[in-house]
Amino acid sequence: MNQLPHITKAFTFEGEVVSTGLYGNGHINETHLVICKDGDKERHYILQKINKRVFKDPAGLMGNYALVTEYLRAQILARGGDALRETLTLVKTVDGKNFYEDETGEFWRATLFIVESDSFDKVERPEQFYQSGVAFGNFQALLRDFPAEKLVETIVNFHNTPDRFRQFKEALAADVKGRAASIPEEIAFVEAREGFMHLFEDAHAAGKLPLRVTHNDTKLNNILFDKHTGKPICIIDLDTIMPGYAINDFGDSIRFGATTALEDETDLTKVNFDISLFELYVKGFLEGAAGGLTETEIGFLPEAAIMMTLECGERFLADHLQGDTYFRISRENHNLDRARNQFKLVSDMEKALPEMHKIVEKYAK
Ligand code: ADP
Ligand code: GN1
Ligand code: MG
Repeated sequence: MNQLPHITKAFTFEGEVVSTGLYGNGHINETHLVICKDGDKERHYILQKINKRVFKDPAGLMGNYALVTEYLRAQILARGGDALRETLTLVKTVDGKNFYEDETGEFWRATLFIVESDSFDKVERPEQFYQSGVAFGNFQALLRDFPAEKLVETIVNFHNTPDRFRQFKEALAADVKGRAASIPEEIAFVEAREGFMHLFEDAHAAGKLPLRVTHNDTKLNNILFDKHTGKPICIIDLDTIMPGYAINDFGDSIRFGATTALEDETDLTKVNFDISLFELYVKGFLEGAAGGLTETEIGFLPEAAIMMTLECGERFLADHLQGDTYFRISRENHNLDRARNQFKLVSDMEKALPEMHKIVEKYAK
């Protein structure tokens, strides 16, 4: 059944909409699968309501989205690829725009659904993680010459870890739900690492860490894999493409993928950093980036894994303190569970740091 007729009629979908339904496991946007019948052909689309609390400038965001997808399309075509599968394709509205603003002020966009594809919340085969490293490394390489000044910053200070700490302290001071008293250990865990959080900002200020055009949300379920070959086809979730540090794209993938459990597993005995997956991703990412990283960037890869995992855990914890207004939850204390899970990984990585450096050195040669 088409539960969103007032929205779907605004887009140039081909055929008649026969059903719409919620889709995927993203924490931010509201994602729907739209199925249309066009004669005997079935056409699938993704329709998303952009989360306005998270993205304050949806029109600016959609400007980025259109620029980046057009840029990627040209690059993919130039190398003889299939642009309809290897990047997202926006479906225009009936009045020729890239997004639709409904009568309540909500923003919607639609893209072609990439058929015969899967996304994963957990690594299913080690080879898959290696391939995702190649794909994200290559994605950065593809965007190396993209004119960064054309992009709006869709979330200001998105991976500015010291600023995330400041926001965490604000949430803690406000303690609007009265939850702080019950989580002293988690709060102490974050506070003990405040010094470390400055590492990249300091290196950048000293001219040692360049800003590049980065994806900024490189978790495994933001890649679509071909159902038949198992190979990555398309990088999705382009909402946070903006200037950032290349190493954070690496780190965020490790955070989500180089673990033995899902991001919200509550049994922490099952949550372990998997250094063999780390190694596979290092190999893939460096191959995909094809020599595009500086020595300093490569040297920071292990710290980036810790930084992104710590920052994400801290963001989950801040959201728990704030009353779960940012990340979508589906149970009580969901964000607290996610934070504990991330902190367990941080502890594991801190212990494994010398070994992680050795691995990076091996592949950097
Ligand atoms: P969020 O920002 O909420 O994470 P995403 O853009 O990542 O939203 O979409 C959520 C999920 O929907 C993805 O993990 C993926 O499984 C699926 N998805 C999104 N876009 C497409 C597409 N064009 N084709 C197929 N699946 C898609
Ligand atoms: C969010 O949008 P999604 O679900 O792919 C978040 C990321 C977090 C991630 C944690 C815009 O990603 O920063 O790392 O959840 N995206 C935004 O799973 O905040
Ligand atoms: Mg996503």
